[in-house]
Amino acid sequence: MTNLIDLPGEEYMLPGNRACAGCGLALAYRYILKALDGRAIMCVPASCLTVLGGMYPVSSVRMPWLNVTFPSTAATASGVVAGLKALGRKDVTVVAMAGDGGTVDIGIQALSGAAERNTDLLYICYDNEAYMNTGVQRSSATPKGVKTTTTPVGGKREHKKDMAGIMEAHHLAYIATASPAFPDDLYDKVRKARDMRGTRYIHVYAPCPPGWLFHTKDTVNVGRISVETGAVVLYEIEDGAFRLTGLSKEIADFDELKPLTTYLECQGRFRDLDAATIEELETRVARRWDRYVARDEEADA
Ligand SMILES: Cc1ncc(C[n+]2csc(CCOP(=O)(O)OP(=O)(O)O)c2C)c(N)n1
Ligand code: SF4
Ligand SMILES: [Mg+2]
Repeated sequence: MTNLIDLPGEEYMLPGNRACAGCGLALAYRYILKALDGRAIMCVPASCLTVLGGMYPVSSVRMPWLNVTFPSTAATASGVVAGLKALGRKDVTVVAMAGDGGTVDIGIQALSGAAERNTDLLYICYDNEAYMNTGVQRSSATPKGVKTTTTPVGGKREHKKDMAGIMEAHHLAYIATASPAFPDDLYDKVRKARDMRGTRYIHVYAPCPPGWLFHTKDTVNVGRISVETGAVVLYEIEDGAFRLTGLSKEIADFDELKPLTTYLECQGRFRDLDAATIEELETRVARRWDRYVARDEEADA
């Protein structure tokens, strides 16, 4: 695994951008761009990432960048792939990057189509678990029980959609989950995906202080606790072979998960959960963890 001090010093995110203080997406994006060596074309729909990028004629990112319509991210990226192929260019990675709303809800059909055709692109979903840019509306990636502006009473009623699992059903060459709280793990995964061909998918969990209701200084801490408690599990699936990575692998081999309540209590968005919902979430996380550990052990055997 790449050591943090060995990450490239080159910066593609310039000082000063429009993301909130403590933005998990901004942290993740900095490492993603380092892993791409700046040699990529970004296709980005409306989201906090658009805001972070800035408004023409100024930009806070040194990258070729297309702002695209919401449902078309993977379709537009597919067009860029075809254009580069026609030009004989093989030295640039085409990256489609969108939020959870732009991926799990609105962009899923174009993404599924590109994945079925195995189009040569890297799709990164950064998941802050709601439509944050427009004021914290629930998406199908918002966990059950979370209070948002569209689920103000009793929280969201439905469970979170498993987007990485849906992508696994497309039998891609590479699928991974990651968190900006673990930059080395994130960097290595983007690097690996960059060097593979066909459709690659990375799901990055991006803590969001104003949407999740925690202090701006706690972004990395919240990301870390999410993995320590199993709310987020770090893994990769390479040509169908599943393995846990980073802290998730360490916990599986040598430790055990911390209580999920540690995670639920460090953010205001879960504050009104009732006992039954907490128990339901705990059971769900524990069962999922057991399934992942069993898959990891199978791969080790
Ligand atoms: C067709 C269309 N519908 C709605 C909007 C308004 N809009 C802009 S950003 C956004 C939220 C996107 O949510 P997500 O993809 O999760 O990204 P985040 O804002 O959380 O970074 C919405 C609804 C839009 N720009 N275009
Ligand atoms: S609302 Fe959340 S995701 Fe959007 S810029 Fe602010 S911290 Fe980042
Ligand atoms: Mg979002």
